[in-house]
Amino acid sequence: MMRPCFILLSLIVIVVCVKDVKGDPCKQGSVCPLNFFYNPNLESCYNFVISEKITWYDALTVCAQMDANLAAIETQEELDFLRREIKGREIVGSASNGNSFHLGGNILNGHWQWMGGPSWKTKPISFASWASGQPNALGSQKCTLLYGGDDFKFHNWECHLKFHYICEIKMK
Ligand SMILES: [Ca+2]
Repeated sequence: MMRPCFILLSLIVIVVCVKDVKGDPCKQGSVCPLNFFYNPNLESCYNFVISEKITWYDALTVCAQMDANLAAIETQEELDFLRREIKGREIVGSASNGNSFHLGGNILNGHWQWMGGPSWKTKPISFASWASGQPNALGSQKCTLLYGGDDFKFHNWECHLKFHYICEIKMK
C-alpha cells in the first residue's frame, strides 16, 4: 500500500509538469510533432518544409493536414527567428525568387489577414513587419512570404507561384 506522502508528492510532480508550459524538464522531446521544432520563447512549433515547392493554397492545405497553420509573424522576435532559421538551413535567396517561403497571410476585401486553420482562427495582420516598399502590386500579389529575392524579408507575392513553406502550431 502506498504511503499518503508518496501519493501527495506524485500529485505535486504531475501538477508541476502540466503547469510548466516551457516544459524542458517535463516535456523535453515531446512538445512538437515529428519534423516540427519548438521555440520556447515564442511558444510555437515550426516545420520548415524545404523538400518541395507548392502554391500558397496547397501549402495551406498541407499544413492543415499536419494540424498546423501556415506560419504567422506576430512580433519582431518571430520575424528574426524565422529568417535566422531559414539562413541556418543554408537556404540561399535567388533573383528568380525560387527559394522564398510561403507564410499564412493573404488579403481579402482590402484587409490583410493571417488565415485560420487547426491552430488558430483567421485574424488581422496587426504587426507591420513588411519590407521597405511592401505591400505593393495589390492587384496580383495577394499572399505573403519571406522573399528569397530580398534576404527573406516579409513581402506580398502571387499566390499561385510555387515556393517552400513554414507550418506553425501554437502551443498556448
Ligand atoms: Ca510585393
